Amino acid sequence: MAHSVKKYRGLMDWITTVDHKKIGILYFAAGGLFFVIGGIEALLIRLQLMFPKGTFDILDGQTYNEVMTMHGTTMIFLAAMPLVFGLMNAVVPLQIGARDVAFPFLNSLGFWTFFFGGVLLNISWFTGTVPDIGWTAYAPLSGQEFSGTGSDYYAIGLQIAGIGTLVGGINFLVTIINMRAPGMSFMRMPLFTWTSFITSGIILFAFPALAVGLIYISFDRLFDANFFVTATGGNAILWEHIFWIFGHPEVYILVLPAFGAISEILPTFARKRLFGYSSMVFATALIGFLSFMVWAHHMFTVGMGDIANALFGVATMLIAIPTGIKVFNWLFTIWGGKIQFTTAMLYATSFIPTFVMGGVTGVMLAIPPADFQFHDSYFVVAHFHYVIVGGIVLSLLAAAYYWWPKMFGRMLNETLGKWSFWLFFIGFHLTFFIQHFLGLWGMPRRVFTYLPNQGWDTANFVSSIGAFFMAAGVIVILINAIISIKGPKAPADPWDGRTLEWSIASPSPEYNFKQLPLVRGLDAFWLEKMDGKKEMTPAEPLGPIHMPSPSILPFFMSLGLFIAGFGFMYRGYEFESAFMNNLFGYNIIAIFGLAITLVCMFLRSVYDDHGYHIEVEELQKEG
Ligand code: HEM
Ligand SMILES: [Cu+2]
Repeated sequence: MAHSVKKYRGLMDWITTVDHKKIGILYFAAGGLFFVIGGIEALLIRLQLMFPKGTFDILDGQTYNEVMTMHGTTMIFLAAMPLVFGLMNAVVPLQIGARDVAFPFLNSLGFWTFFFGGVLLNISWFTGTVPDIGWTAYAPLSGQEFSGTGSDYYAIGLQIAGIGTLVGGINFLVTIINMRAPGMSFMRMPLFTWTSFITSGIILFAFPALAVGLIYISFDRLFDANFFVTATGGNAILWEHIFWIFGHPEVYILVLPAFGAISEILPTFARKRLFGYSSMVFATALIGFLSFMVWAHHMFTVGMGDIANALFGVATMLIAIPTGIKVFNWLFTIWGGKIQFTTAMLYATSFIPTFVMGGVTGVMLAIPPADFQFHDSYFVVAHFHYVIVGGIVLSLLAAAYYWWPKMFGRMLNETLGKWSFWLFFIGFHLTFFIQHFLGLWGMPRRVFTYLPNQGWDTANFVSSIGAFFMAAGVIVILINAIISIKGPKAPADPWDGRTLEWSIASPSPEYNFKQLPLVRGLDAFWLEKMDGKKEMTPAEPLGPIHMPSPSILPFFMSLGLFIAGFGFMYRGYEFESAFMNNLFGYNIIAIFGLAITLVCMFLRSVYDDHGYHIEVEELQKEG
């Protein structure tokens, strides 16, 4: 029965891994890198807007449009999303008592397509044709008539990265449905797993819309189609509908796992179980459903008419109800608790008021006549940074400090942690609170400069100072992560946690659970501990464990798409050399790339891969 498998080391191990824990770390590393890139772009924006026109102009209009577009696109698609997926990979299989995800190969493919899509998008900085159309890529601006190859980098880069998200979502849906340990019924699953489940469901319905929309843009640009070209019967507003049918659920794809992390951290450090578990689960499902009902609140000013505006306005306000249920349940969870303010708990508790501030301005924006004033002003920029940075990023940082010991087997430094928190938190409110007023005072978004003495000078200066505080906070986080490599080793259960991931070693062994655990209720590990046990009761005898084998194919499949994407976007480009014109003009590069991908898919389908077994003797040797 024993099948031996080639064990890779070093870089090859990371390139071929299908282990969800390692893929989680890869997502953290790549998402972290893109967060830093998006952060540098944000600092450039704030430096440019720190002083009015003529004082300290570092970016011209074109470059500003590029930096602003790449900031928004990178932060949403290449930073926030992968960080969320990193957490889901690191935590969900452990929380449900599984040895692996349902589709390890697909999981690896999900990472590499995201990564190569992100690299392709950012290569545009070196080829000098950077997307400059805003992260929303509205037509006809994103069409051939008004923008250059940068828009192809946007459309094709996100298309490839989007494949990663879609297969990742499918993988987690099936994992959570099929891989739960004995006794882990749905209503015994931890909230982080529930929110990851709903998020994966939203991905299944939202990302195909984006994929179709991006195909339309690419066809309009590369094959002279007319989907969004009004002059020839297309419809530019159609893109806005398609983009936001994806775009609004997208923000819930990001925030729901963040909510889930908060629902794990608060009970642990308040030493009280989560208040209102069932209502939390139903609120999550309701938010998931409603998130598809509100997209046109981004389009109140395009002229849809009062009835449509009113309907979308009311639907948007409805989301405040299940979100409110969550907020009160979090407050009742910590109410009367024995609170331990670790760094994770500081970030988690600061999330609640900050996110509520973002939510409240969201309800203001949902009123169509009021939005006619707010639309495309800095009030909107402030609102979505309060929900995205104040909501998602603060929770992701809380989650990183909470699950870091389990992921890396090392403890982060709490003093540095608390420094990072105060610098980031104060910086955040300094940057974005004042922007609400800039918007009310009439400052539009997406302007690269402004004239002096319009009442915006001091506010912009303060906002930029805030951004540097945030940067300092991020630098302290990075230092903390680096020094933790040699930091104190982490015990299995550093926080006296409640869920299954704390019942196994830190970092968890390749096979996660030597014997699958028997789950007897919600907060499965806490229940065992309350019975005086140190470990989970096993649900099966010790036996050989089957593991999937590593593979290089996902890496090459994604590399093939990267090459093909590059080939397609330059097919109409006028190069100086005839050789280059032939190479790209006859789609040779594009076909070469697709051939690599197709050959890998063929190999994957014909090569019979049985994986391998870890034998009982080996497990017993580990003690
Ligand atoms: C970390 C500190 C950050 C700062 C200082 C910052 C600053 C800004 C500013 C000033 C703008 C407005 C640019 C304009 O309208 O001209 C902007 C736009 C934007 N930001 Fe951020 N941001 C930060 C983090 C983030 C994060 C974490 C995300 C998402 C995960 C994000 C997503 C966006 C998006 C989507 C836009 C709209 C871009 C567009 O108009 O096309 N930002 N940011
Ligand atoms: Cu929305």
